[in-house]
Amino acid sequence: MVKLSIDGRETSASEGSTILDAAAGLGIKIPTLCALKDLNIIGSCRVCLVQVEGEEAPCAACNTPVREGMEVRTDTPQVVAMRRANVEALLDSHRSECTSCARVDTCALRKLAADFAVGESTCDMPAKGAWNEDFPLIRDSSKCIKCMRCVAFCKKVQHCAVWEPSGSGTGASVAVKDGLDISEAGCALCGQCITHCPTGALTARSDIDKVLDALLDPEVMTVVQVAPAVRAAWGEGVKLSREQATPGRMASALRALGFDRVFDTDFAADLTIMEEGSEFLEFVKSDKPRPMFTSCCPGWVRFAKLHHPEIVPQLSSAKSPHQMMGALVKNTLREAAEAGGKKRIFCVSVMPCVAKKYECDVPELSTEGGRDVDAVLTVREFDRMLRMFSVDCAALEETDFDSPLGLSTGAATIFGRTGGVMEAALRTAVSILEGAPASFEACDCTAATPEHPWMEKELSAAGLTVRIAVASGLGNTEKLLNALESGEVAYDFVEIMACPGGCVGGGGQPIRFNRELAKERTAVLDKLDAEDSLRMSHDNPDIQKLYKTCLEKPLSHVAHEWLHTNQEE
Ligand code: HC1
Ligand code: SF4
Repeated sequence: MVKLSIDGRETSASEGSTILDAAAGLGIKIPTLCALKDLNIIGSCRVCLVQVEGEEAPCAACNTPVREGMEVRTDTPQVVAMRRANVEALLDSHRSECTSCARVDTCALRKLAADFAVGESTCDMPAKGAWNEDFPLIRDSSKCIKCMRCVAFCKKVQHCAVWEPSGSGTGASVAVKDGLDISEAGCALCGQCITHCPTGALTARSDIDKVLDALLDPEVMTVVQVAPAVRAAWGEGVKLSREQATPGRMASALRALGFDRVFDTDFAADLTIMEEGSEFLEFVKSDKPRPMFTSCCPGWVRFAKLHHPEIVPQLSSAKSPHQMMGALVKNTLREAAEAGGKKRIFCVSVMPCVAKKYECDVPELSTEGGRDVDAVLTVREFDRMLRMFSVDCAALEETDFDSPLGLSTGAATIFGRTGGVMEAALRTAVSILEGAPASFEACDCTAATPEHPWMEKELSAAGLTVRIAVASGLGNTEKLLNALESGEVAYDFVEIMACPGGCVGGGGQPIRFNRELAKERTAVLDKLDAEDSLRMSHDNPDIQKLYKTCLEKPLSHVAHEWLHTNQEE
């Protein structure tokens, strides 16, 4: 351990740790902007300046290692004045259009400018750069403060390396690699660079206008569905506590926006288990190459298609739950819509995800004759609409989702966190194979350790042994794929989620700068699952009814037509 003093207080910190770490240990807050622990400690923003006794120039606390006997001051007027000058310089290089910026409430630069009482810039604002505005990921270079967080996160955590530093000195910036258009650059659309950007330089394309147009059109029946992980996070953007932000209040909030029908993607997650589980039981008896991969995460599917096309034939043919729900809505509600005088159905998905905006546009993922889903809103857009409509969320009574596409089980709820799809599939597969309810503990898939990039387990039922693995985050996924390719490991069924922690940590979730919320949100989903009276997808009575009245059985002809796709197209 290294002994040092900060602001006159003695402390000790581990060898190799930084002044920022040591100060945090004492509860001393130093402002930061570019620092991202273990990923981006380049000290470029100079907002965390501190003065070390005996040294002429101040240094960045985030990338200066502690030294024995060091005396550090974080609180002198000189230090604060230098930080303030640096915030001012950052603001000068930033196009401050706060009133129309999607990040107005969560911009870390705006907060620093307010804290340091930095007024409006007197410099000319940088001009907006050209961008492909149809792509779901939008970059506004004039708001980029060159912190390099996007470069680091995309490369080191998500293994996509879409961004690269460009230029030098005052012309330093960030650009899409090799001067490519973003649509050609291997971006999986996980949205993680958006949630780790301190300003509005990176955002998701807004589809609010499309949804408002549909809500205003008297000839349109508007249907909305909401993903499993949304219930764990939607309250964050409308200032509800975790206790207040219940699924029932969320259903009422969606009704308050004027949607004609409010359904739950969880219902379709139960349906996915029936379809994908049946596909897997056929797969294990076949001699097809191992493993079969889940296909419900579009960030992962896009990553596989762009970076590992050789494994695409091993993706499950099941569409993702929200696309399944869209197909059900479009195919089963037509008569009800016409009876109500509506000419069209417009299906909206509220998702914690940016890649879903791309997924719903892929023609081969839609049922013949039309789109399954017409628009995807991120949770941030959903919360924005609630504020736009002045919905007093805390005062809303709780209501149920509409029937019959609204009832779901705890197995569907945990789809929203890493390991949840696998766990839900195992609960049903083991129960069906053994003819008795599976043990929840035996199916638990949450045992990933920080030392191992993925979790694995072997499970036996009715004489069948299955080796499974679960990974989240595309860097971890890359490691797992490499181990599979080299023969170091072998599995039968693998769940992948593109975002660290799964959809709870999705790129479309509310942003709290420098706070990773995936764990907290996971606890919300696990609690909802534990408290649910139905915890296995095949026990969902409305799913059973759907098969009796409409789909016949899993993998039937009609199920194939509506709920499956050819991933290789
Ligand atoms: Fe997900 Fe899924 S769980 S992909 O993570 O399979 O986005 O929540 O909606 O479709 O159900 C996201 C979440 C979501 C789908 C489901
Ligand atoms: Fe990289 Fe994901 Fe951002 Fe695409 S969305 S640039 S893959 S971090």
